[in-house]
Amino acid sequence: MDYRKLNEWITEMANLCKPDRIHFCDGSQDEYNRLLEEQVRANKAIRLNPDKRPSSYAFFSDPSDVARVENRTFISSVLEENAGPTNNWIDPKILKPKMEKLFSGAMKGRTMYVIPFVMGPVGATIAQYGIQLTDSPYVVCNMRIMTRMGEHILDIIESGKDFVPCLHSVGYPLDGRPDVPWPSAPIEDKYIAHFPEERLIWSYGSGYGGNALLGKKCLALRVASKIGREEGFMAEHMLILKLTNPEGKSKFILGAFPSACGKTNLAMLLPTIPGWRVETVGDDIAWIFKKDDGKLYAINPEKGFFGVAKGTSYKTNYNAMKSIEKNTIFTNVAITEDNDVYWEGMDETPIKAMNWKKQPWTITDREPAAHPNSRFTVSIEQAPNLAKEYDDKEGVLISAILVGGRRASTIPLVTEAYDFNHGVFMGSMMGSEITAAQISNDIGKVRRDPFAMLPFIGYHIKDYFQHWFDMKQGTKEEDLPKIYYVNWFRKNDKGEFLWPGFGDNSRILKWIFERQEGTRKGIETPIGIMPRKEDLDLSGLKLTDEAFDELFKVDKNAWMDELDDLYRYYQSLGEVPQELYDELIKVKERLLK
Ligand code: GTP
Ligand code: SPV
Ligand code: MN
Repeated sequence: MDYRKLNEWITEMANLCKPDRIHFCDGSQDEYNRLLEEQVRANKAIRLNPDKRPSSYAFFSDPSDVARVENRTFISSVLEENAGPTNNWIDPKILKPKMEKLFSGAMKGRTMYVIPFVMGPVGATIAQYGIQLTDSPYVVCNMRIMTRMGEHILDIIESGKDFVPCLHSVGYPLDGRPDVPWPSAPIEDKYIAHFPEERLIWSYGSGYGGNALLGKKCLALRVASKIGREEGFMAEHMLILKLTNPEGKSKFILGAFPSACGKTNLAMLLPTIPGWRVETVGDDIAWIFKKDDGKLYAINPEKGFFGVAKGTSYKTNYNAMKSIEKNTIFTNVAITEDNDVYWEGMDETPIKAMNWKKQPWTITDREPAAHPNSRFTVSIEQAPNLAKEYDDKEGVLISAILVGGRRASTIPLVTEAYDFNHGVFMGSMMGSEITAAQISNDIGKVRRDPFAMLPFIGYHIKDYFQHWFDMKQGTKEEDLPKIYYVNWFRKNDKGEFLWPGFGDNSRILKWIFERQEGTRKGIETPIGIMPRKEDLDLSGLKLTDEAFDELFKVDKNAWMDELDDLYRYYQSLGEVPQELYDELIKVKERLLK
C-alpha cells in the first residue's frame, strides 16, 4: 500500500473493528515490559522465577489454538488458477465481505495496537515493510522479538516506503462479556487470508504463532514469495548457517526442512568434530537474491527465534538453551514447582508440574506436560553462536542448500545433486511426516512438501518450480549453490533412528564443505553422489557397518515406487516445468541401468 494511505487505512480499520483505544507502538523496552506486566495482572501470563529465568514469561493458549491452521489459511487471489492446486482459495469478492463482517466490532472493549515493522535488515534492497494492527498484546510482544519493529520503522514508512497492511484480531470482542486468558474464535470462524495482488493480509480468530505474528509466515513467506516471483528473489522456509573449518575458512549453508524437522537445531548446532564451528544467521526463513556477480545471496528477514520447545535440551541444543535463559516468552510449556519451565526432552524431568493446560501433572501421567508445539520466543541476539553477518543488509553468499524432511525409509542420510536442475528436482520431491506444528488429523503421515514450502507458497506451485529454474538464468553452473538431499530421520526395522543427529550432523556438514573445496570424495549412485564410509569423518562415533549401509541404502524398488508416486504428484499439479520430468526420467534410467 502507498504510504500516503497509511492514516486513512488505520482510521478505516479502526472504524471497522471498533477498538476502545488505539496505541501506536514505539517498540521500546518499557512498552514491552509494561504490556507483559499488564498481561500478568490480567491472568493471561505468568512471570517466571526471576532467579531461574529472569525477565521471562509463560503464556498458555486455548487448547483449540495451538498451531498454524492450514485448512483455514487462504490465498485469495483474484483468479483461482493463481492460487493453484495446493492452496485453499476463496474468491476475494466473497471472502472480503465475510471477513469484514467478522472484523466488524471485533476489537470492542480492547486496544488496537499499531505495529510498524520491517522484515529484513533496514536498507536491504529486498527488505519488506509492514504495519500490523492487532488486538493482542501477546502478539505485540512477540512481534517485537521476531521483527525489527518500532517508531523508527514508522518514520521510514512515512518518509515514502510502501508497506504491507496486516490486520489481525483474535476474534473475541468484549461486548459485555468478560475476557478469557487466551481469547480466540472457533475454528470455523478462523481465517488466515492473503490477498496477493493487493499485498494485503487479514487474519482473524487465532492468537498463535504463524497465524497471528503476521510478519512471519504470512508476510515473509506467502506474500514475499509472490513479491519475489515478480521482482526476482525467493522467499524460502530455510535456515541459514555459517560453517567455519579449523583453518578459519567459512561458508554459508541454507537448509529447507519442514516445520519441526530440525531447522533451528541445525542452525544452532554445536559440532561434535573438533575445530569446526557453526554460527547462526537465521533459523526459519531465508530470502535468496542475485547480485551483479550472478551469484546467489541470502538474508534472514527475521530478528528472533520462535522455536519448538519440546525436545530442546542442553544435550541436543546447547545454544538454544543458552539463548532462552532470560528475556524469553514461552507458550504452552509446563511450569515447575519453583516457577520455571519444563517440556518433554528437557534435561531433567520434575516429579510434579503444572501442564500447559494449567492442570496439575505428575511424572507418571500419560499425557505430556508440554504441548508438542510448545514454543519459545527470543531475540536472535541472545544466541551465543550468533554470526556477525545476521544483520548485514548485503546478505551472505550461499555455498550449499540442504533439502530434506522426516523419512523413516528410502531417503539416504545425504546425497549430492549432480547439478542445479537435479537439486531443484530433489527439492520438488521432498516428503515429510506431518508434525505437530500444524493442526492435523494426519500427524505422522508422509506428505509431499516441496522445499518445505507447501503451506507457504503464495501462488501456483508450478510457477514456484519455474521460479527456481529462472533463478539460475544468466549464472554459470559453478557459481550456483550445490544442493544436497539430507535425512536425519531414517529408522531401522525396530523403529529407532539410525543416525544420532543433532551435533553429529556436523560430520555431514564437513563432507559438504570439503566437497566444495574439492578435497572430499564421493561415489556416483543413480540418485546422486554419496560419501563412502571412508569419505565421512566418523571419528569418535560408534556407528556399525550395518547401520551405515542402512543409512545409505538405495532400495531400487522403493525408489521406483517413489518416482511413480512423484510422477502422479507432478501430474496432479498441472503443468510443472519439463525440467522436473527430465530429471525424473534421468534418475529412473540410472536406476534401471
Ligand atoms: P519450525 O520452527 O516448526 O519450523 O521447526 P524446525 O524445523 O526449526 O525444527 P526444530 O529444529 O525445532 O526441531 C524440531 C524437532 O526435531 C525437535 O523435537 C528436535 O529435537 C528434533 N530434531 C532436530 N534435529 C534433529 C536430528 O538431527 N535428529 C533427530 N532425531 N531429531 C531432531
Ligand atoms: C512453522 O510451523 O514452520 C513455524 C512455526 O515456524 S509458526 O510460526 O507457527 O508457523
Ligand atoms: Mn518454521
